[in-house]
Amino acid sequence: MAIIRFILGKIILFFNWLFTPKGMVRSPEQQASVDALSSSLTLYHYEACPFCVKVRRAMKRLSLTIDTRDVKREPSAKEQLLAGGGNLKVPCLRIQNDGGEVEWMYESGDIIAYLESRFSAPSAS
Ligand SMILES: N[C@@H](CCC(=O)N[C@@H](CS)C(=O)NCC(=O)O)C(=O)O
Repeated sequence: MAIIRFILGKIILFFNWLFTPKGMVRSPEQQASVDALSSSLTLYHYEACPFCVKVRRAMKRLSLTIDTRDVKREPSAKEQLLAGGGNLKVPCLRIQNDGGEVEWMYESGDIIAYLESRFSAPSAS
């Protein structure tokens, strides 16, 4: 079973690489503002999880530079996810709001909808 998962993971990563989406283009000022806003986000993920690939592709399409933590490879990331989010499930987006409160968002569809609603316009807020 583990070997099948490993091979499927490699296939997913290969097709993801082959069909890498193009990132949206912003003016340097707009991109700097989006980079500043997205610095408060962290994606907890597995490299070859299809749901995580879907989220990373959305990040690429939206030209977002979001810090990522691989929960399989970094024991500290696994601890942070469990302590903060409460579930060992990926993808999970850690969102630090302006006031400093932290939200842990699970579900790839919800994460993509959140990123699109915040960043799909050229100048984000
Ligand atoms: N409906 C979820 C599915 C996420 C999911 O099933 N993730 C798997 C990895 S592909 C997971 O975290 N499983 C728990 C584990 O591996 O411990 C989504 O769309 O994000």
